[in-house]
Amino acid sequence: MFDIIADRLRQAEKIVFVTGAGISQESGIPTFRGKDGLWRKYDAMKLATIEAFYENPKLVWEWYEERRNNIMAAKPNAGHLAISELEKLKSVHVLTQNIDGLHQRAGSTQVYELHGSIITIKCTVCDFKDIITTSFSQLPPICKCGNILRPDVVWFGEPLPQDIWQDAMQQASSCDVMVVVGTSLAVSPANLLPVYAKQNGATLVEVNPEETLMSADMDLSIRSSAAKALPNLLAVFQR
Ligand code: BJW
Ligand code: ZN
Repeated sequence: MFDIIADRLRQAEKIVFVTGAGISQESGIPTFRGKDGLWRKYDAMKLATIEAFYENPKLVWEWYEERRNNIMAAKPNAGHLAISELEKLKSVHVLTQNIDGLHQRAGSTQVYELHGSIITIKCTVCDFKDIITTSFSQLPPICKCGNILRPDVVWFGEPLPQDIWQDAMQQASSCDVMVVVGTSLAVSPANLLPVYAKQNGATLVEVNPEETLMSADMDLSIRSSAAKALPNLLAVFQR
């Protein structure tokens, strides 16, 4: 299996990775829907919508502060690092649903953050936006304009950042191989990216210990964790 995929990667002019929470699981960041997923403990609709935020901004911010602290202390794992190593050898773009910034910290330079970033905050009213890596002394944090600040992430019912989404669709539609890592593909529109790749004739590869909603559409699957599978794949690719 690794040999066949490595061959496809060698032949590819353009490789796209689509990543989700599973790739950061081995960095100690919980997934959403999997075993020990965040939403087994919390009600997503109470936390990941603008309505929930306005109803109880302190509660939602407390959840994000806990996650921000965990993410800030986390390190990229062997899966993130293998992708950034491959970028030194091939054209590699990363379309990620993750908000943790671990691909960039691993050294990937072509990263498209479809669902925003947890270290960026923005005002709910004015144009203020900033990168904040420290803790907030007061929750919810307040903008200079007097209104509440929020994490710069995409909640349910909100559109993805349009420029990033346009670029992501373009990358997906023009790649030769798409490697889908650690995502349940349960959330739209990100789960359309493999569809666009397939329409262009790309080889679809899935790296996930579990089957997903689109496993049947994949050309090749590695049923293993990202931090195990991706360095192995890189090693076979480099042989
Ligand atoms: C491993 C592993 C290891 C484990 N190695 N693998 C009905 C009502 C309301 C809305 C909708 C509806 N039907 C459809 C919608 C649209 C909605 C949607 O898709 N909902 C579905 C849940 C049904 N989508 C939206 O609302 C999106 N916006 C939109 O559609 O806008 C339209 C619009 C247009 C114009 C104007 C206005 C609107 C926005 C979606 C935003 C998603 N946001 C979140 C939260 C981000 C912030 C935060 O983190 O707090 O993004 S939700 C959450 O899910 C997060 C993730 O990025 C996203 C995807 O999850 P992911 O990454 O796939 O994680 P999991 O946990 O699901 O899967 C992990 C996988 O890893 C598993 O398969 C494991 O097996 C695997 N794994 N360990 C490798 N070591
Ligand atoms: Zn403001």
